[in-house]
Amino acid sequence: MQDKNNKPANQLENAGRREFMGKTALLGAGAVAAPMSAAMFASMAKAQAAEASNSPVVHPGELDEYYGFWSGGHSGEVRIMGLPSMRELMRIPVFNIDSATGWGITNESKAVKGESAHLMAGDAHHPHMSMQDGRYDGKYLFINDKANTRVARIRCDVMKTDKMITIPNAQAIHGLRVQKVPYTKYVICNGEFEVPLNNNGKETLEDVSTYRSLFNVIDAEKMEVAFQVMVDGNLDNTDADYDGKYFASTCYNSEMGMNLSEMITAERDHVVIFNLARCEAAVKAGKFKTYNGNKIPVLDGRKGSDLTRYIPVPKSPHGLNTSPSGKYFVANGKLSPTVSIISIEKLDDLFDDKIKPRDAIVGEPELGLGPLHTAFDNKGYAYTTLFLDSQIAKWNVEEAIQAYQGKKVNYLRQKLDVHYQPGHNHTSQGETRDADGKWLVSLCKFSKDRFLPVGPLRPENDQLIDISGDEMKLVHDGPTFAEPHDCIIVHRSKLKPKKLWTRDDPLFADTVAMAEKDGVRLMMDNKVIRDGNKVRVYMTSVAPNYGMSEFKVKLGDEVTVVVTNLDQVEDVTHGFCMTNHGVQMEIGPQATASVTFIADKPGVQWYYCNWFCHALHMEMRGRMLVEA
Ligand code: CUK
Ligand code: CUA
Repeated sequence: MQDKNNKPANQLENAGRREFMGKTALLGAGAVAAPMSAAMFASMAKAQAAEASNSPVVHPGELDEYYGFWSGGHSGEVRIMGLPSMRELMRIPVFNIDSATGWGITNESKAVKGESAHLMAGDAHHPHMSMQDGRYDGKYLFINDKANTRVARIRCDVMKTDKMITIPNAQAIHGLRVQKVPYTKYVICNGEFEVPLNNNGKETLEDVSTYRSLFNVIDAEKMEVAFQVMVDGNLDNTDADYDGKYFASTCYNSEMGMNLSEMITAERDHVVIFNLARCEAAVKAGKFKTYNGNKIPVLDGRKGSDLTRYIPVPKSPHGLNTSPSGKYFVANGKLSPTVSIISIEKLDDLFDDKIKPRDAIVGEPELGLGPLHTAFDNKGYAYTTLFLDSQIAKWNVEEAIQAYQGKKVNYLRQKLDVHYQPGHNHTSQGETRDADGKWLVSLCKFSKDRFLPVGPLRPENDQLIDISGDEMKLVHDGPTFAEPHDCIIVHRSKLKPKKLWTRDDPLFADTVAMAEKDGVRLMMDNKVIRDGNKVRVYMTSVAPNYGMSEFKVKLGDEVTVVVTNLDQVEDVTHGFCMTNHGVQMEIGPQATASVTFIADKPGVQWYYCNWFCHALHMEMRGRMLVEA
């Protein structure tokens, strides 16, 4: 809570509080006729002051004002944070395998992972929530897996991954956002790496002119690719407008270089603008091709197409962010010290060929070295991470536009040191119409000297910055494990997570159907069903007991254990671990979960509950008797 360049957080808070109390006292003296008791006055002033000072202090037992959803980078997961406390509240395993919850081990999670259930790794970058009319609707969170070209969906009522797809034709899904308006019909994401369209190894491998990157438009409800758009150059980050008309993506490799020096030769790369209505019409009219033996419509959005426009911007741009005013796309220059402001209002004219691509640029402020991502508040300010300078630049958007028109204005307000090398940053609700200008998080890639040394591998540093005043103030250093790329900050009023599972949850519907077929009533029965060398063991759990304290199988049987947690008590999660078999899982209150393994060890094999549930949790165990 303390920084070299800033006062400790509690001092900041106290300073704000004193100031506020001083003003309130003056106001009170003039405006309030009836005398107020000193105690009444003090407690009122204190409550107001805590709010007004945007205090980062969340006392024990108090709840945070915001949920943060953090990507876990190459950990493959999503993390739920509380803000402003920066406490990690939960992890949601997505593309990774998770020992605690059994994600990737249970039958239910393998069914969600589908064709990629065998993959152990992932690289999760961009978590973004579904929206209604440009505001979070609290329903889904979507996230990409750059490593394995996947997109997953998390259900925010239970905070579990419920869908996962591998995107055909493309390679390495990177930038991902959602359609904001009128609602999230589509999730949009970029195939970053260029590959031959029919990437089957039979056609040319070396002829780079046949390589393409694809822009992917996914039906958010069905979680199927609706269509893809091939482009010139590659694709990096993306965002949507607030009109439901346009998507924009950065391209850092317009050169189609295959090595570093080739990729960074051009002074300008570009932003591709996608026209949604025209793309949908082209799909309807059948103006597409298909590749790799699948049915996904692939539209041709290369230069000259009426589906896209290419706006040249300097140089190898990275982040692409829409201002919450809905007026601008901002492309972050990376190798250029500038960001490029694209006027969304001008895009109609651009698509009607009334203006040239560069005419859509209304500002190109110089901010510092290595601009990667930009976030926004509700007062017209933008906050851009400067990777190379290890700073965040606060700048005024309209003034940057005036400067571009030749007026002498200083659009730069402040540069704040962050520690160190920031990638993404994010403001509270800043990618929605509800941007509130209270908090900014800077996801710093390096922490160097900020924490106790923990060996050659260091944590990253997620820093919390108070942006409610004129000046940005650093209030918290938060070490995190590899590697949050991006995050969103959602007001708690937007989310209503369930406290217990409901029995009709689709996440375990297949298991319920299997039990029905076996004539097992999951909420009552404890039963072993033998089906050749397949054995299904159905048991209940109520703290501190499994419904079955022993069952018998034969060596080599394929055993499926199905546990239904009858506890209706909040927070009483049970586990199931079969000792020496590498399987364990979580069974939440009122949930059913199952796991399948081979009984490949003879003799007595104990199973036990590994989620601490009761004073007699240690006694919550039973025996699998394996006959040789
Ligand atoms: S990317 Cu990692 S810092 Cu994947 Cu959004 Cu920019
Ligand atoms: Cu059930 Cu521990």
